[in-house]
Amino acid sequence: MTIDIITLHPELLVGPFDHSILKRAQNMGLFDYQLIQLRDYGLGVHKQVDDYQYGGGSGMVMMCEPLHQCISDLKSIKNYDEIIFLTPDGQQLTQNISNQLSLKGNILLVCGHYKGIDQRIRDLHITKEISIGDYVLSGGELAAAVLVDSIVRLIPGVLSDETSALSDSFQDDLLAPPVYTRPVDFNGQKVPDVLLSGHDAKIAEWRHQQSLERTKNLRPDLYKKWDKDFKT
Ligand code: 6GU
Repeated sequence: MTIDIITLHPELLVGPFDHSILKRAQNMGLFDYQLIQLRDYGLGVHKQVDDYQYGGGSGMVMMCEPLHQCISDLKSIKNYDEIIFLTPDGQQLTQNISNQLSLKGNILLVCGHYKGIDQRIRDLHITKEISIGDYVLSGGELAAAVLVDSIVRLIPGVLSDETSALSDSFQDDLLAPPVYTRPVDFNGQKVPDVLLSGHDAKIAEWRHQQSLERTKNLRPDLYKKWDKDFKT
């Protein structure tokens, strides 16, 4: 899978992409990315990319021409399955969206700044608009990093133990159960006996019950949904 990202601040994305699982996915040849500096498509000697909004109001708007030229150049080289604009007024990101996007071949992300991008670019090029939550970030870059991380770890083969992505919180609309490692006794706090029992079925049942308890207490909204959709 490839993910290309149009941004005015590529430096914000280099760090997250060159470590940990994202780095591993690249080394394994399962993921590749490209950062495209929108400023290179700016207008005039000042490489202008934004302007005042029609109708008045504070904040600049990212102009049509640089974005259109940039996206068109990229489209002429590659077919994109999705062109996603990161924006606080987009559809809120869920595990389900990440699961679906992890099956795509090529994705293009557009990071906005200022008051956003000219609506005509959204109408012309954008196939999906995603927000990562109900709060405002200074730009789409950090949201793009979150989105890419959530997608790439799901690409088959990226995680060493493929089942571990399947047991993540949210993968079945429940929070993950608590986990323990050595020592068995930490200053009097003990690992639950069942985890030391070697009884796989009992352990699975305990984990499921813990997931239910945690979800019920911490995320009643998710629990209600689970109760309705999956009750077993
Ligand atoms: Cl995708 N962009 C910005 N600027 N702010 C956000 C966001 C995205 N998602 C939540 N807040």
